[in-house]
Amino acid sequence: MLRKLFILVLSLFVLTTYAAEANGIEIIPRPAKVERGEGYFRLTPRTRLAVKGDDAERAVGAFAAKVRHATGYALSAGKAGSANVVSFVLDKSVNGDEAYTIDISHDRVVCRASRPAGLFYAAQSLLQLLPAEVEGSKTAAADWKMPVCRIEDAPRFAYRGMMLDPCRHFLPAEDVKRQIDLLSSYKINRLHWHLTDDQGWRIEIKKYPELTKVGARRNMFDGTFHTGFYTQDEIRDVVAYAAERFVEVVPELELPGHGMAAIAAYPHLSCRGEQLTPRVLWGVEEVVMCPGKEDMFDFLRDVIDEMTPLFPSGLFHIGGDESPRYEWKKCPKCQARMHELGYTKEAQLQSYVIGRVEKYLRTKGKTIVGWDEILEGGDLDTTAVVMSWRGEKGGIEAARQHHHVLMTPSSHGLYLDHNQYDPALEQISIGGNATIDRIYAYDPVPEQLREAGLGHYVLGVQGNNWSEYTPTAAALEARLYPRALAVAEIAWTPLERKDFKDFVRRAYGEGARQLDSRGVRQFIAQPAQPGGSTERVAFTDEVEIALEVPEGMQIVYTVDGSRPDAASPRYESPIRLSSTTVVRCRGVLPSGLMSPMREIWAERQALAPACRPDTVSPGLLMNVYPGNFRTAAALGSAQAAKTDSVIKKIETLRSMAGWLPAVDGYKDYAATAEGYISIPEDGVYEFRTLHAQLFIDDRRLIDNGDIFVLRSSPHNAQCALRAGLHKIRAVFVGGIFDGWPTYWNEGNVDFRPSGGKWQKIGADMLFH
Ligand code: TNX
Repeated sequence: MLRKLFILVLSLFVLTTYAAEANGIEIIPRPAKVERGEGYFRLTPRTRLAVKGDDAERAVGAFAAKVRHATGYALSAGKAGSANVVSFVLDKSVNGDEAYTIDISHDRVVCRASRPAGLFYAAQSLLQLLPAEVEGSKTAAADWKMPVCRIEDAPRFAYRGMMLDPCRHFLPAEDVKRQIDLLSSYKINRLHWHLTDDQGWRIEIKKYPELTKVGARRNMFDGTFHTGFYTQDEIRDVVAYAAERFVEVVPELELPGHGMAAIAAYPHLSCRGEQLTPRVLWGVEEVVMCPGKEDMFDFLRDVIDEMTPLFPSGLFHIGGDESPRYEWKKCPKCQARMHELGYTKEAQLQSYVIGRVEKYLRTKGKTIVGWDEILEGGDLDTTAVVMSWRGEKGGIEAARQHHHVLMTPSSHGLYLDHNQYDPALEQISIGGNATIDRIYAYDPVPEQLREAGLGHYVLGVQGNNWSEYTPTAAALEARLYPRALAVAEIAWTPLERKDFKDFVRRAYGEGARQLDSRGVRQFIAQPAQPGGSTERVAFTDEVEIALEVPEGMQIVYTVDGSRPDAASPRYESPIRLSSTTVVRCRGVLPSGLMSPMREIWAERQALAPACRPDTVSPGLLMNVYPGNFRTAAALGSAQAAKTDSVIKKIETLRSMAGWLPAVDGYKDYAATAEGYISIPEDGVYEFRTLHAQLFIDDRRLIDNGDIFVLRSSPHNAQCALRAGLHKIRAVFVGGIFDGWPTYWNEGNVDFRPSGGKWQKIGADMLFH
């Protein structure tokens, strides 16, 4: 009886002092185990710091510097475990290389780990428990408290990665370091550094100076060249900087495909040895390295000889993806090699290259990592690590063959070059869907592997930041944050502790505030319209404008022309309008941070009357203007070379010239199409296009002139039209815009009746 009473009292005590995890603990990634006590530990000018154990200093030095700077307190040395001391103790009894514990009571803080990495992670968690001002650049007068709690934490995966691609757009070493610093705060511990590709070679190789002289220089076709590379000294500096933050840098040398920049510098590396330039377009290049030539292998060996001493990591990424085999089919040297080896398929040459490089890297103590194509052709050494990017298939197959696997499937949101929310309302992306909830929902251990007892082959997970559409460090940051936090959490947090609602609370609360303190330009979604955003809304009597934002956010708006702020009305239900109005709105995070303002122009219109030309014939009239105009405005009074040819479809505008991709000296042109569009019935119609301009009834409805790379447009627009013929005019401007040729656009104009489905303007609707 007494015993029972004792247990009851004890458990009541435990329940009240350690209430379930609650407010005040907003750590990202969510720790494995958290118990919240009551009250807080407060840092004061008398608080001391104790760091015990060899190498512990290195793990928490940056923490101490940040706290000293933000609080202005001296944090002089104290005795580990004593009152009013924040202690970091290396303690072999904590299990796991990266594990740590934190005990915060009213009068002291004790962090323990068996290794420096664990102390580093304890320090990151402490920083996130302090007010966000701790991350600021100024000394602040915040209430420097941390909630009383006990945390026991360890990662789910050993490999928690992020890939950066400085090839398509160069990212200076300083910016790489900034990202390493930020990512390491969320316990990301691998930087996969994609250093070579078709569009740029970014690492100095002393034996081959042309690699960076020729191979790091891409023609932008606007009179400039995109350049940049890292010297070996810079690489060493970045690798050391990363190591201080317990981030291991895994370099990637792409082969045998994605090697055009190297081939431009040393043409003999390809089958035909033709003198080419680094690739000026995105996409997959057909010219690849030639496995029929011994000197190609000599080249790879020399490059590896210079690269391996720079990167202490045991992993070395050799690419292996997207290597077309057309050239190998036609190449006598490749065919001779196949004959000599008894191969019947070119795919075997792919594994031959991977195999030779793998063996050489093994002599340097390196294990290879490759994109999942390295499984093709068979014969892959079982030590090779497979990075599954084309969905999960490659990873599943690899684990079945007993390869270690890194999951980074583009199909499940791990491609951070994909869209974050509404493509019309964010920086241009490559397409695809990588919303934060989608990333968060991803479990890196596929069910098939778990069921087959092969889950342990999955070493971890990685987010990939391909940079075709990420031209600057600022653009990269807006792609990475907050989504990198979701990647960090699926990589670190035990599956059973994942909880999206709670993640959003943390990421959009303290998480957002901390990023903001560090000057991070994080993406905050602007309100979108369900079913696709429309910039110019038209209506005849009344209209309702519905808005939405991602889960966990709110909307503020105004209809009086003022700029929305925290005090503006919150959006609750569709905004009803009966006169011409500009709706201005912003997305709001619980932290109070807001998205940039968005404007929706809602115009009350009378149905525009139809035209009544005497006679019409099918098709539109096209004029073609040779030249590199870059904008519709520049077309001005240019002379058309080809006038009034009849085209059936608007798409024809962008497929006129004998235009050759990927070669200097091609010919650009612009073109216009005009005539009439036949509107089926009275109503409000919306139009969308990636052409430079669209006019309806001589009114400029869409002008994409403010968008440099025309891959998506925020300018969808409506107008009210009577049934019958209306004038239409579309302006196409051809050119390569930072790797994207507008000739690759579908070239159509789509329309939909208000609230209806998008359709192409068909040939049966066009006349002149
Ligand atoms: C495919 S992922 C690629 C990259 C591109 C990326 C764009 C992979 C191994 N290859 O070369 O940059 O798509 O999303």
